[in-house]
Amino acid sequence: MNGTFVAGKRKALIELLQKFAESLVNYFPDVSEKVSLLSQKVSNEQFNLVVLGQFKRGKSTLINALVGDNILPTAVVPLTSVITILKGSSVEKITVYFAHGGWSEISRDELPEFVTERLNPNNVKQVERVEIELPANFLKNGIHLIDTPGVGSIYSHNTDVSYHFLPNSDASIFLLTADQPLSIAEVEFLRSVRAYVDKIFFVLNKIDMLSETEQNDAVVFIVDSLAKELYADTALEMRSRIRLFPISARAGLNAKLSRDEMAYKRSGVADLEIALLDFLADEKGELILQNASKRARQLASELTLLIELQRKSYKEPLERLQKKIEKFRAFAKEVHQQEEEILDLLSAAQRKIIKMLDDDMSDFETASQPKVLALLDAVAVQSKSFKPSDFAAELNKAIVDIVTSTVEKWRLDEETKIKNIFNSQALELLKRMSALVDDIYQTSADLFEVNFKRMERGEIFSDETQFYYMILQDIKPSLEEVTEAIVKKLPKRIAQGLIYRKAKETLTIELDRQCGRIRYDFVQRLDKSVLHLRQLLSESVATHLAKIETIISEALVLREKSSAEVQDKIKDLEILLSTIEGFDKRLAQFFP
Ligand SMILES: Nc1nc2c(ncn2[C@@H]2O[C@H](COP(=O)(O)OP(=O)(O)OP(=O)(O)O)[C@@H](O)[C@H]2O)c(=O)[nH]1
Ligand SMILES: [Mg+2]
Repeated sequence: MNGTFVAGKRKALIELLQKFAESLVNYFPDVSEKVSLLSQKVSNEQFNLVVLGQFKRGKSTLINALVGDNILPTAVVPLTSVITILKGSSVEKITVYFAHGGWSEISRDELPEFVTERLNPNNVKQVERVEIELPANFLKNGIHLIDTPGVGSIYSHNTDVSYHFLPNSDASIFLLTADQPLSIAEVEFLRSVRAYVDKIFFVLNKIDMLSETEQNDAVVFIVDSLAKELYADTALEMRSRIRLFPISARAGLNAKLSRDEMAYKRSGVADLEIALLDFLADEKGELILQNASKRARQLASELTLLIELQRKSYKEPLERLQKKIEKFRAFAKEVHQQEEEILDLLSAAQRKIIKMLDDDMSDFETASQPKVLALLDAVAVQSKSFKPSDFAAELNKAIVDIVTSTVEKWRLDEETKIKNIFNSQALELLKRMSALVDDIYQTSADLFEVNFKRMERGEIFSDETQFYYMILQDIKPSLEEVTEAIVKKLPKRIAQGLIYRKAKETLTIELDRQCGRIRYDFVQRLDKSVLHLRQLLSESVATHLAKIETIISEALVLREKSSAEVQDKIKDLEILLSTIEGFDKRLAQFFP
């Protein structure tokens, strides 16, 4: 499938949906609003394309090249320190979101003050993320291009931020550079990336630093190593399947800025850009359009039923109509009961996930105890010759490292587990609730003896079932208060013994504390996700039942008032019915 074709289709669908919404606005403002949201959804649907790699591989430069704008700060020292999300829009706007929940709009010149290690060291400004809205071609069609801090530098908090963001990636660009062969740290990071992201575009940057032969050697070496390291079992087969894009991001950026198309091609960034756009068009484009048109057709069929119901309510002998309404109300009660059952299932799922988390966490803590103590012991042995204050500092540092690395891997795994369970449960419940809504329409159609065209529902949009994302704060253990007192009064060996014992204690406490934090974080996110889903679930049934009630009682009121108006109304409804039918036919042409 090619990108331009999908883009054209997308534009046509957006327009059609907007017209459909306009035609309904006077009679059914709520449905009109839904159709209009659908059209917005198609134009906004996001796809997170995350740019990853070790520090200084040229991530920010590549993003600048793709959007053709030197907007992100780049430097020769480790720089990017917060997640920066670039989105398409017609006007430029930059917003900083803080960890405590506030936000503020800033200008382009102020950007470095928030996103760089130099001006915002250790993220003292507590920035959660920065969002840049930019009128750039590459960002059209809902692509979010995301810059991440480089991993593996001495600023370990930067590494954490990038690791934490992995679960939000739909696809990623992974940067390696020609001047440095694949490192162990890179392979390790890639393994984590692969656990989250199905599609990785491998890029070899800075090829301008090598001769052509050197470039070729580098490509062969890296593809070979990637195949071996990442796909041990199928390395041979993978070697021919891995595509590595050799580029010069810097040359690409310069070419884009000076609108030199040939130079842009030569930089290799053009080929990468085409591959990215094709992939995005294939993966997401069609599916989004298909879902939106299915949903719009479903709204059309629900609306048609409502109109038919109203028409019937104008014409049906009153006594028969009253009987039908009574039956409908009895049915509505049953529906509410079924709705309650579905909501109970949600609470049960929530309890089950928390129980699983607690069990997993306690298993993890028990299993890690001896391992972390052994690691600390090794550091203590190595640092035996240090004077007590250095010995304490060394152990202190080791505690942070040990706890962070031990906990982080487990946290990522557990997060995937929880996310998968939550998302699949959410999907299941949403499907059941949709089926219940379909039942409401079908049963009403049967009761009142009107036609109803039951439509296939579109897939549920991913953001309806998303497990929430939040940033976890760093850990800061401390041995310091004890050391001061001990160091001053005791001989070295005894002091070291005491420090070591205290360190073991601190290590256990920190492990437990960090687990507690993670539990708190997971539980909070789960609560938020459940709350959101509960709202989504309970809204649907109630609103649909209410709509049917309203439409019938409106007709009844008018019947008592004036028969001339009833005749006019029936004519209006018939016109509206044919309008809706017309839109439905055009929507059907999108995905016959
Ligand atoms: N020679 C050469 N240098 C490049 C190229 N791309 C980027 N650089 C330079 O590499 C350095 C790092 O680039 P950045 O874009 O800041 O790298 P980064 O990966 O975003 O770095 P962090 O944010 O610290 O992770 C800068 O000095 C860039 O000018 C390239 O294609 N060729
Ligand atoms: Mg950067």
